[in-house]
Amino acid sequence: MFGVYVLGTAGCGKSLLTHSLKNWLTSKEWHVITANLDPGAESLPYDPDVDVRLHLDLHELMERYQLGPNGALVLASDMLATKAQEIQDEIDSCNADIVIFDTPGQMELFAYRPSGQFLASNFAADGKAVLFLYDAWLCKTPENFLSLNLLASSVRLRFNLPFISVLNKADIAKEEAKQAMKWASNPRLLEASLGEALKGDDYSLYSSLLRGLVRNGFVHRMIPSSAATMEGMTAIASELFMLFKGGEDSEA
Ligand SMILES: Nc1nc2c(ncn2[C@@H]2O[C@H](COP(=O)(O)OP(=O)(O)OP(=O)(O)O)[C@@H](O)[C@H]2O)c(=O)[nH]1
Ligand SMILES: [Mg+2]
Repeated sequence: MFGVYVLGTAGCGKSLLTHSLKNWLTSKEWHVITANLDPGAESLPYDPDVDVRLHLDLHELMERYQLGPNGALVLASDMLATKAQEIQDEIDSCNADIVIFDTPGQMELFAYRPSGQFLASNFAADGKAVLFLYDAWLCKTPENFLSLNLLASSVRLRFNLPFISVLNKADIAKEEAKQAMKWASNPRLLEASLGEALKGDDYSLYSSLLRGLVRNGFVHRMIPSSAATMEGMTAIASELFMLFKGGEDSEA
């Protein structure tokens, strides 16, 4: 069994992509299940096979510990680690080929609190990968694009798993997606765009951050996708299978 963790900023399309990727893989005869790791998810575009909301009830935590919604969400996220074995058992009992983990809207709850990493590193699977979603809407300026790249790089460092960058919402942010694809494949162009947009100290900081990322292989190509139209699902799946077959780290 293989595990795929879908991460990205709030609203970037994690849940819809979880749904679309599952449908695509299922149509190719793979046995795929979905696991919702967002205790605060109000509604999901798919019916999760494993659902953390059944283990952690936000309203009950709010009442029991006299917390507001954010405090309860943080507590629930931290308690996720205590449910790791139950989640593993539920997933194992499905006998699936692939499990896709949809992660919380507030990315920091999973990426930057210890329980997310604990869950990902302790989950027993034949292979694991992170799908990091860039929201194409947020790639309007070179500074925004670089900021997202920094975020992706920090997630990649924290999880230390094979990592695939996906540029989602390419269907509704066509121009932004086209530009971001160019920046991702040509860091010199990105530096030139930063030079046009910024001056003085701002430019120095952004360009030295960019150079550091490039030098260490943290600016890399992305797969354009649309969780709404299914664009890019073939490319994402083939990248995942390459990783899982080869067992090697990807710079995709
Ligand atoms: N057109 C288009 N809409 C998308 C795409 N991906 C997601 N959406 C829409 O964007 C909104 C947010 O999508 P979600 O899948 O809920 O995003 P999310 O990252 O799971 O959101 P949170 O869990 O709240 O952070 C929904 O209205 C989706 O229908 C896409 O590729 N194209
Ligand atoms: Mg979601």
